[in-house]
Amino acid sequence: MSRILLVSSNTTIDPFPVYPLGMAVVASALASAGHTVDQFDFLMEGESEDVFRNRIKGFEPDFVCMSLRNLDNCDSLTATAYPVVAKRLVELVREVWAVPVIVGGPAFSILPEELLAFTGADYGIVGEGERLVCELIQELSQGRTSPRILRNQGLISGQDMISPLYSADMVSYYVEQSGMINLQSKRGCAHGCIYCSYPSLEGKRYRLREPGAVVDDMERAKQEHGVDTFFFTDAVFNDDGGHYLQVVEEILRRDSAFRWACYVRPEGIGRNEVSLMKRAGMYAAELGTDAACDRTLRGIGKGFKFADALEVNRIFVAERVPCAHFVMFGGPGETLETIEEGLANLELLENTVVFAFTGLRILPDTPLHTLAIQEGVLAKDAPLHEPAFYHSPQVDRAVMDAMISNSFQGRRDRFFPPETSHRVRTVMSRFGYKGLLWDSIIRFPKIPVLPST
Ligand code: B12
Ligand code: SF4
Repeated sequence: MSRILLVSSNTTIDPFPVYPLGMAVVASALASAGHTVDQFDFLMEGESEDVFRNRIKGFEPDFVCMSLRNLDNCDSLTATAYPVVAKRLVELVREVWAVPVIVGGPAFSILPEELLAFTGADYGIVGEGERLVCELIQELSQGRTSPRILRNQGLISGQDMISPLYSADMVSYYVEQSGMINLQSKRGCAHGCIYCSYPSLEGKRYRLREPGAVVDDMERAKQEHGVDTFFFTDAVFNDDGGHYLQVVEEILRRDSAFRWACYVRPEGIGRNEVSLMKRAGMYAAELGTDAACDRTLRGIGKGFKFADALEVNRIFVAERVPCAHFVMFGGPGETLETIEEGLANLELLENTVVFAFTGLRILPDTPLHTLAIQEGVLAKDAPLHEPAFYHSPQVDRAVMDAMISNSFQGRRDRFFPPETSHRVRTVMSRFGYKGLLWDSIIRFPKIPVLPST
């Protein structure tokens, strides 16, 4: 059996520091296979290179497994590239310890060849890592060779998804920094929004964890680490098949007092569902509204209409659960006319927060990538590890930015450009607020607004 040092290279603190769940799941798989594991979080260790060197020397690993979460911040106005941190960490391993470095994680899985070359790691695993990392380490430990990049042949079933191995120190750090840790109740997304990498990262079909196993994880985290606040990292929490309601009912059945937030697709969810979720502890939801009018929603393949988002917003307000909408301007089909229509639509969204972005991050193997090449927005062989964005050729970017800024001016519940939300967060953090933070901005009307249906 081997000694394995797992490393989280994610140092992003915007919108808040996020518990490295992928690393915790991979650590759990390796520990279950009998290996001795240690988890190192570069962010939590103050990004100290010395601490990292000493940890490697102290632990004497046979393998280093490094997680790469983010490529960039997806903001076309302040784009920052993150894999440079992982590259530096690989260099530091090389300086002090001669062992294979294996990389994985969402950022790596989106651009495996580029990031393996860029970071200088030895091996990389595309997609979910639990099974392949154990197989790779077994092969290498027995002196056998392996391809440098490994891909899953099939995805693991919901029942085989294991619980994360939360580290006590890291839970304390993330609860202190952001008031929550995270958990997954299923993988996959059955929708096909043209810019989105989630279906290729997690699969196009939902793979559902047993609701009891999900709530067991929450209870264990509470008992072992005293944490009661979670973010469900599922691409879409409210799946059409209603698995999410089983999870919610299981939480209610156990009468456990948890607080949790999740991503909601603003369609197919009614007041009864939101009410049930609230009773089970949902304290906020992030809505993947994504575009602001029907033409641009169609342009990115959302499959719902703005009226659906409006209705779901009314339901959340009626239930007095804070929700926030994230919308992108400048996507396929955007014109000055659709921007005007979209901004007018956003004004209809009351008692909520809206975060606007301009430009859509182009990720490989997405229909948006193909479209961008067809429309001449991106060169065919343009590298994608540096932030690349789709901007509708029918819109002048400066005009679009000015229109959004003017429309949001003077409102504390509308954020554009995205860095304004960062500034507000920084100030709020100084005053001791932590967590999603946008949820504390929302004020509900005294008399609840009833949804129209
Ligand atoms: C939930 C989520 C969020 C939530 C997180 C809330 C929370 N408290 O956890 C919020 C909304 C806060 C968020 C914010 C951001 N996010 Co986000 N987020 C996600 C999402 C949907 C799930 C991530 C997750 O936890 N998955 C569950 C874990 C178990 O899976 P995993 O990490 O992928 O790990 C598996 C594999 O990758 C692999 N693996 C992981 N590590 C390792 C290591 C090794 C060695 C190996 C072998 C394998 C391996 O095995 C694991 C188990 O199978 C993903 C999209 C997706 N579907 O993956 C985007 C995603 C990770 N986010 C992304 C981005 C960009 C961001 C932001 C920068 C956006 C922004 N500007 O605000 C911020 C950064 C936040 C931060 N501090 O890092 C991108 C990253 C890639 C990219 N394009 O750069 C993704 C992929 C979405 C996308 N656009 O494509 N995010
Ligand atoms: S944007 Fe949301 S709903 Fe659309 S494919 Fe991605 S995860 Fe699924």
